[in-house]
Amino acid sequence: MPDLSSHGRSEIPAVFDSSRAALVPAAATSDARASDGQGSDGQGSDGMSLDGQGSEAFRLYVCGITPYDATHMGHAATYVTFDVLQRVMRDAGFEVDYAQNVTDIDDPLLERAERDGIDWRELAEREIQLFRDDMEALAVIPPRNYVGVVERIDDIADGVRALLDSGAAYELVADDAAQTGATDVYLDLSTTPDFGAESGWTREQMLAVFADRGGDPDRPGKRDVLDPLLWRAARPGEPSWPAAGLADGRPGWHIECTCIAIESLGLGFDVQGGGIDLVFPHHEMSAAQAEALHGPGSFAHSYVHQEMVGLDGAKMSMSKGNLVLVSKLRAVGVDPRAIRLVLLDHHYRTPWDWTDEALAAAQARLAGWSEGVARLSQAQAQALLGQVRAALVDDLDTPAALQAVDAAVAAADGDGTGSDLATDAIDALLGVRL
Ligand code: 5CA
Ligand code: ZN
Repeated sequence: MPDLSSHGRSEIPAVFDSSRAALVPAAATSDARASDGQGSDGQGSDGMSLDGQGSEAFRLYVCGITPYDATHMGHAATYVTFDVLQRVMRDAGFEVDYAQNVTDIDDPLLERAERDGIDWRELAEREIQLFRDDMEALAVIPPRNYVGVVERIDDIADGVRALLDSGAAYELVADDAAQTGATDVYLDLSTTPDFGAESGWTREQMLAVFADRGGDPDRPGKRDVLDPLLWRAARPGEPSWPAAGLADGRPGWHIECTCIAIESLGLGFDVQGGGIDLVFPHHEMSAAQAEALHGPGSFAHSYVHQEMVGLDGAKMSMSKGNLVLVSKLRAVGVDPRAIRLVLLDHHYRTPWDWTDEALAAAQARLAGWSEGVARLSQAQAQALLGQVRAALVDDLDTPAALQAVDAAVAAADGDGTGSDLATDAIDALLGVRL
């Protein structure tokens, strides 16, 4: 039984429960091509493993980018991990209902736009386009729902108002806009008894990172220092939206994912994903708010978190600026398939540092695969398909899947009759088209 969950109240994603489907490789099929993401329903119509056929869709929400800078290898690792998860689920015959947000209004975006003297909308639009181009180059199948916060302000405001009406939220006069009497809105965590269950963190652990991760523990008047901001009344010069019953303003960070996930996928979806830096406060708060709105069990059943990718020993991050950018490497002619192979060569639950040596090794690997796959026999390709599937259903063991391809091409001594099958399998499951 694969365990894709590094955190969360349920250790095994619901979709892997035997009651729903056993995600095990079926007997090798004659055609490994999974749905290509271009509107097919992914139901294994071309002879895939059919364990999930006829089941409910697998509902996946992954926290998207804050578009104020270009995609770095940490972002890329996160979205490639969930791309592999989507491919594995499609291979197993599930329809995948995949939603991802874009945090296209938030403090870091406004600060960067101010620093660079450009309109925040223009900055967001530019970086979203660059992200999409990077993802396309990396062969990431796009989510079915790709939703910007600014497209959902009304829904989010409805959620905030409902929390106020039920007594789960409270208002605080906005300090630096006091002249207007406008009020911010905070969640009252004391009304959410399950708070802490998603991360399993102690209060001390939470307090240690809250301020660094977008929280405002020092805001005077909060009932609990950890209470998260739900709605921020406009300060002078800040963008804002009118919302009945609330001050003109904009949503806080966590409530956007609460509302966008539920609106896109419905209540009680299968997996929420993102980098491991989102375990607390982001995923914890998103869930607390969902439970305050809709009751227990209304948010993600499981969580999957990508470990952090670093550079020279420090987490790669836009705020630190220690970045290796997908677009920069593409611009100097690096094959995006080699970038993808570097990412896949690391298990999602292991932290790692990007190195130029790893990229060089991936380029050599890609060349070896491209040459060797043409010599595979049908039987060798069938065996390889089974090995890649077995590796991926074992907690998305992408490094083992790559090693299976290495071994197959090293041993390839056939008549080439398995070349097409192997090429399709590597494309469908690993997203690398040879
Ligand atoms: N917009 C929010 C999520 S709602 C956000 O965290 N945006 S982000 O641009 O900062 O990060 C986008 C995704 O990349 C998140 O899932 C985040 O956890 C992940 N991520 C960021 N840095 C790294 C890193 N160094 N390694 C792995 N994943 C990372
Ligand atoms: Zn999010």
